[in-house]
Amino acid sequence: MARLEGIKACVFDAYGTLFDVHAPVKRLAAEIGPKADELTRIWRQKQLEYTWLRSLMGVHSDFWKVTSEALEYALAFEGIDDPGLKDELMVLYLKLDPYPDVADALKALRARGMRLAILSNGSPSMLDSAVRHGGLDKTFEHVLSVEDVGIYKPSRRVYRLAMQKLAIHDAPSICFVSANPWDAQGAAQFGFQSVRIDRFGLKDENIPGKPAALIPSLAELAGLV
Ligand code: LAC
Repeated sequence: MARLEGIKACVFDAYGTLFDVHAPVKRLAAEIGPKADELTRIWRQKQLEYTWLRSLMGVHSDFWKVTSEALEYALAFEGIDDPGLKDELMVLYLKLDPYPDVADALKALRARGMRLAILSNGSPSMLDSAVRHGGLDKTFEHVLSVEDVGIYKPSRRVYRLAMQKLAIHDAPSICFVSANPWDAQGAAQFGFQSVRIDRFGLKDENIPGKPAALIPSLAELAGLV
């Protein structure tokens, strides 16, 4: 695969890219039973939809509230009335497991002197917790939250925040990495060189923005930049 030219920093999406958003329901799958798979899928889908809807409505709330409201929807959809379970799942959301390829991939990039950052919908405290739990607290130069701009991805204001904080003035010098197709495409449309990690076997969305590369896992990233 062709290398990406001129990359000065790699900026990572967090949820679904570095951290496994399905880990909380997987952890409690025995307790939840046969509805577990659908519950976690709907939870994630609603969480994303609510970020987009709130951004269009101009009514921002942070990702903790959005995640909680999405979980309430998903539990109600599945006919599960168990406030204790809801609280337990939310607590587990603060301690998501990193995907198995994350630690080595970031180490390889750091060894090459690459500047690294996170740019996520997550609130600062959620991100801080996930990064610490994953043992990644010394890895990133910046852990950036949309709370700085008060709107969610794929707003251009969010991607611009990474350029401002990294003091990088030409968008194509940033390699943006996401396993969420719409996020990889939003970043590409903004002007980043975008790499999609194929964690979920998904196709590109029929929206503007074309990632520069699609790779099976983060292990292939260091060879690209
Ligand atoms: C994030 C969402 C897209 O971390 O998963 O920004």
